[in-house]
Amino acid sequence: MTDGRVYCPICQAEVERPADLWAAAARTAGRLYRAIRGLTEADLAYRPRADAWSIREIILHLADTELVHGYRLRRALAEDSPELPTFDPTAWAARAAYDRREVRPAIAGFRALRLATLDLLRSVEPAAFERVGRHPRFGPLTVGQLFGHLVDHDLEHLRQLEWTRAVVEGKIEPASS
Ligand code: NI
Repeated sequence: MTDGRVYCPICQAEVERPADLWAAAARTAGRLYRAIRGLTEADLAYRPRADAWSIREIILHLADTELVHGYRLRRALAEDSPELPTFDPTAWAARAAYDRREVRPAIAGFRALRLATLDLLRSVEPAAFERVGRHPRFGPLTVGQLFGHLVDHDLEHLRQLEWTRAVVEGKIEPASS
């Protein structure tokens, strides 16, 4: 198996996707714990630019998005062509206390939900990956596409976390993204 570029209908872009989605999806929680190791509260709260999220905000976004992704997958798996829920990540970040909540419970919640979702996906028949939900903006999406996007979304924000941590540690300038 090799990694490859695929079109993600939710990212609406070509993305570099690991060949082993299961392994990638299972690694994310550990990578989040490593991303905050040794950081102070001030480091977690630091925004590299006025328009950029802090490490705390990125982790809260991933934790809350896992609820949405898990719910969409369950809707598409269990119901016939359901309408998939949408959400506004910017509004959630602004109004759901992303600048104040604790990162460790957020990662613990992400980890538990992710484990349960992966167990669900491993337990259904392979044909279930072709089941479809309808997203109001992105149109019909299969369970397989929703699973692929789960990993694309992790990797996008893990890169953002790495970049933000490098700025916090003074290794790069905030203008260099
Ligand atoms: Ni996101």
